[in-house]
Amino acid sequence: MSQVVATYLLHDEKDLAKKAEGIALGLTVGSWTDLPQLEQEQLKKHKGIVERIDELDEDERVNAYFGKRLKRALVSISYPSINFSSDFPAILTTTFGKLSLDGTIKLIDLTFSDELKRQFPGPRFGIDGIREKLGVFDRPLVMSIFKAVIGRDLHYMTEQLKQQALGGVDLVKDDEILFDNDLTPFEKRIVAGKKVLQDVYEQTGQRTLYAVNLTGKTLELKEKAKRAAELGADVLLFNVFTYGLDVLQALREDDDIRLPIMAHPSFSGAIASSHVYGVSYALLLGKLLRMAGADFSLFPSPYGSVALEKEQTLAIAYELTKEEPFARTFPVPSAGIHPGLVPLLMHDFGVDCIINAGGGVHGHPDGAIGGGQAFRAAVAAVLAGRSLHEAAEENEPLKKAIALWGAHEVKK
Ligand code: 1AE
Repeated sequence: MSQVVATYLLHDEKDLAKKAEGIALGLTVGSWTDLPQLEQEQLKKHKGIVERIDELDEDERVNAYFGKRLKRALVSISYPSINFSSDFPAILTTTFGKLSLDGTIKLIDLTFSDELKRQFPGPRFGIDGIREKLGVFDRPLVMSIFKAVIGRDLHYMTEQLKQQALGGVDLVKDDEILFDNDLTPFEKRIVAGKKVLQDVYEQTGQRTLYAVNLTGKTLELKEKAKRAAELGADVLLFNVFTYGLDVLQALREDDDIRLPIMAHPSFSGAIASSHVYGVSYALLLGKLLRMAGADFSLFPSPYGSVALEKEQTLAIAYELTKEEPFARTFPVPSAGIHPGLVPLLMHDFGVDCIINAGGGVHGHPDGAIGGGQAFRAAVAAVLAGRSLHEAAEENEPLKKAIALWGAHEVKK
């Protein structure tokens, strides 16, 4: 049967089985036992069903947060597809619409039947398509981020872009807080960026893609994205959680756009950071972004300035890359990353990830060129099975980076 199964973490003082049954009914047919037999028969195919209840130990953090002792359980409820249209707004409203307001329930996972999965596009390019564009197949990619470009003109931006590309990074993304503005308008950024990157390619053979921030009002986005495609943009950066997953999906599905989409996690912390309510990071930044069509998913790594728990980051990456009828989405562990963290990141996320840094590139003593070179040297060292200290003896930019930020080797 076509359905979605939602798994929730429930907290309550009272009977959790009763609460689960109340959710299954409340989000589908409403009251049940009071209905005459005939109506029960007619409505049966619409009824939510409690599939499983796994009781958990109490969590002292949760008890302290609420100031009382609460029981906990993981509860799975199936919702028949006949109740909703095959789109994220309908599915999320069914499984966690009004229910999200409860404040003591966390949506951990959604499991989609194969029939329902077929209604979603997944990434247009995915890991393999992005690697094809760059001609890089055997190492993690390195990405850097424009920094301090608000209030700066196009000349400043293109010079910053050139420095980053000369450092050997594979991608450069706009800062997510750079919106359309008079000094560096969207279309001019694309055209000027393209020229600079082509020049660097002709000089050095280094191919770098530029992810331009697609911003503005929702109903204007498609036209803007189409224009970006016409102008030859490489990648669209997109603040998906301030717009919605369905907007991402609409951009992905439009054949006049056909550009890779890089999903930025801004605003997702408002939805996912609580252990008690909201949506799990693995579902939001992993499974749902991939189904909606993101080619890249950025998320805080376990190590930098803004960090997620390691299990959460591994769960995100697993959802982005596990066997599914969708292309794989690139995991992009980010935030406060410097070259000394590369061994840990490659240990956790393997070769199919993107190492992304802003401050860790621009803050290098030799500027963005040195920063990019240090990252590339760190990646090469790990692939060769060498320690960063050993590799730094032959690589000045890496030596300077680890003198500044330190080196974190994987403990055997
Ligand atoms: C999780 C997103 C990271 C991001 O977009 C960003 O700008 C990071 O900057 P740094 O590397 O922390 O300076």
